[in-house]
Amino acid sequence: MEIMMSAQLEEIYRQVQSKNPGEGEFHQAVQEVLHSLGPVLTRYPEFSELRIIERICEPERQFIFRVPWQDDQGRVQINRGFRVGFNSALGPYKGGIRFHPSVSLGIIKFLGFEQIFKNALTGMSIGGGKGGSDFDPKGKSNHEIMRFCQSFMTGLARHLGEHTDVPAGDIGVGGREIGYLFGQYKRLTNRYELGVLTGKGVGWGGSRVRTEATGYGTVYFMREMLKARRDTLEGKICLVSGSGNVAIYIIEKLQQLGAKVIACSDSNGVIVHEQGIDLSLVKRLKEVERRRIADYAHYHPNARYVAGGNIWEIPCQIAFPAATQNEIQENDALMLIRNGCVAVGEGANMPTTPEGVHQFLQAGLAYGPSKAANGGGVATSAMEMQQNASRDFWSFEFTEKKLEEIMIRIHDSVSETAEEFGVPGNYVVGANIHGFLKVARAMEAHGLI
Ligand code: NDP
Ligand code: 2IT
Repeated sequence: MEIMMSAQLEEIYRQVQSKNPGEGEFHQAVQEVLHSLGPVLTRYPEFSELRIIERICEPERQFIFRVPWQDDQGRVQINRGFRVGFNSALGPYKGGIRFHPSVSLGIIKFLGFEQIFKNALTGMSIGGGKGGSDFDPKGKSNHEIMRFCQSFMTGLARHLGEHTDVPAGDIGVGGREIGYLFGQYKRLTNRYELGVLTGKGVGWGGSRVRTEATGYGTVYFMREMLKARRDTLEGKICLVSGSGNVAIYIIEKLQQLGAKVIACSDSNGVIVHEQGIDLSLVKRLKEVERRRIADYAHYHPNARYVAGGNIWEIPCQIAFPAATQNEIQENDALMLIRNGCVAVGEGANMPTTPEGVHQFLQAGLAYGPSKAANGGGVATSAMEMQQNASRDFWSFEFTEKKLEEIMIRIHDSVSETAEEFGVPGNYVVGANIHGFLKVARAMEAHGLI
C-alpha cells in the first residue's frame, strides 16, 4: 500500500526508522498513527513547534534486564526481560506484560506505543507502557512458571509503583502469573501495594469483570459499529482467532448477544464447528487444563480440526482477530471480503497489516482498530486501580455496566472525531487523532519534559 504523508511527517518517520533499526513492528505502529496526523498539524501548528510527535515516538524510559531461573532439572536458564515506559502525560505507565518467545524490544515498543493512544481513548488517567520476556511458558511446570515470575519481578520491582508504572497481563500472562508477580513484589518491597498490578485475583484485590473485560469490550465496540449502520449482532456468523483470554470472552459475549461463533484457533491449528463453538469445553481445555485446541475435536465428532489451517479462509459475516500481531495479511483481508465479511473487530493488538487495513477500508467494512476496540481490558484495569485506591469492591453488574458505558463512549468519540476530520466511519483516523490530541494537550501543559 502506498502511504501518503506530508514531507514533515515523512521526515519524522524516517528518523524513527533510522534511530530504531530492526524494529519492524514498532515502525509499523508509528507509521499507522503518523498517517492519520496530517490534518492535525495543519489545524494545530503549535504541536509541530513543540515537536510533540517526535517526543511521543521516543519512549520516556526503557529497561532491559537479565532474568535467570532454574528449571525443574536444576539447569540454569536465562531469559531477557523488558519494560518500556512510553508516555506518562495522562497517568502512570500502564500496560500488560507478554511472555512469548517472539518478544523483543521492537515488539514491546510497538505495544507500548499503541498503548499510549488506547489508554488515552479510555478517558481514564493512565499513561502508556508495556513489558515482557522472550520466556516461553509452553510446556513449563507450575513451579517453573513461579520461579520465572519471581526472578522477572526481582529485576523489575524497583521500577514499578502504583503511581509510577502498573503492569497487567497480556499473551502468556494471566491470573496465575499476576499472582506470582504480586507475591514477589510484596516480599521485595515490604508493601501490600494493591495498585501496583492489575488483573489480580478477585479474592485479593482484583476487580470483577477484569478477566472478561477485553473480550466483552471488543464485542460492545462491534455492537456500536453495527448500530451506527442500523445492523445488529443477532444471528451473525463469526470467526474468533486464538483461544486465549481475549478470544474466550469475545465468544462468551457474542453468544450472549445472539451471534454464532463457528471457529477459533491456537498457534497449531483451527477448530471449525458449524453448530457453534462449545465455550465451556474451550474454557476447560484452555483455562483449566492448559491443553491444545486440537483436543476439542475429541469431544465433538461434528467439529473439524485443521492442523496449520488459516481461520480467515472460512466464510463469515464478522471476524474477530484475537491472537497476535499481523495475523491478517492482505490476502486474508481479500478472502474475508470476498466471502461476505462485513465487519472486523480487533481483540488482538495490531492484528491486521497496513495492506489488510487498506483493503478493509476500501471495501467499506465496519473496521474497529485495536486501540479503540480492545480498550475495555485496560479500562477495567483502571477501574481496578480505582477500587484499590478507595478500598472498595464493586459488583459484577455495576462494573460491567461501567465497561459498557466506556466502550460506547470510546466508539462515539472516535466516530465523532472521524466525522469532524472529514472521514466519517473511518475509525482508524478517528482513534489516532482523538488519542493523539488528548496526549498532546497534556504534554503541552506540562512543558518541555
Ligand atoms: P493468551 O495468552 O491468553 O492467548 C493468546 C492466544 O493467541 C492463544 O490462543 C495463542 O495460541 C494465540 N497466539 C499467541 N501468539 C501467537 C502467534 N504468534 N501465532 C499464532 N497464535 C498465537 O493472550 P490474550 O488473549 O491475553 O492476548 C491475545 C491478544 O489480545 C494479544 O494481541 C494481546 O496483546 C491482546 N490484548 C490482550 C489484552 C488482555 O487484557 N489480555 C488486552 C488487550 C489486547 P498458543 O496457545 O498456541 O500460543
Ligand atoms: O494490550 C492491553 O491493553 C493489555 N494487555 C491490557 C493492559 C492492562 O494494563 O490492563
